[in-house]
Amino acid sequence: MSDGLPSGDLLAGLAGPSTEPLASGAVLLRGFAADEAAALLEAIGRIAAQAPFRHLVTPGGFRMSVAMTNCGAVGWISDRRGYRYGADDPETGKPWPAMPPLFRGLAGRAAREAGFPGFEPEACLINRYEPGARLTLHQDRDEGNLSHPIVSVSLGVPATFLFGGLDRKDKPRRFRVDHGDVAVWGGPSRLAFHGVDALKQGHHDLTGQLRYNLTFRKAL
Ligand code: MD6
Ligand code: FE
Repeated sequence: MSDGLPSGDLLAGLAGPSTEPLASGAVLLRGFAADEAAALLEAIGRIAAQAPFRHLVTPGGFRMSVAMTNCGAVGWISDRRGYRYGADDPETGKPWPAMPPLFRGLAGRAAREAGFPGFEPEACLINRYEPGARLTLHQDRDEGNLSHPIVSVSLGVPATFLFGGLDRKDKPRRFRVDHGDVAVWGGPSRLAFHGVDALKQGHHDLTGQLRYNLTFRKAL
């Protein structure tokens, strides 16, 4: 630290976690995963050794700029046939790696903190962003049960999260999401359009120029 000022991470650590409303049913839990973040990243490394990150193709034939893998009983996949959840990794033909208890516990605690007790996700989609990677506005609607929330954990380089309304044309609001932040949304926001701006060049000591995101879903 050349300027002698505490880093953003340290300030967040001093302030402790805080809750920021995004919309009805959606909150950002600032720093909620900060203490576990290094262990989460180590677990991501073990998962990716079994189920490597890959760039999926959309049903329309576009290669996604975000690289993805999964853990849990089922994983989210996209190909020319559509979007869906499946028990096996199509790349390896093997089941997705099990969801680590650390992941399950964090997701349940974050959901409870946001007002959604009893969240027991079967699926964790793991997204990896390199500089320039982005996620266009979309809804998460491939899950069998929309009465449960989604829990989303940001790790590494900060990104701009876009949060719109229930109509694709609603202008999205922009939120910075930092290492250790957890977004939870459900209820009236469950089908809100959302996305991630192209990742800017940056550096995080634990991830280099990359951002990772975990999204936990009750898929079945
Ligand atoms: C990301 N997140 O932050 C992408 N979806 O990398 C999502 O698409 C997302 O963060 C549903 C709920 C929370 C999310
Ligand atoms: Fe999403």
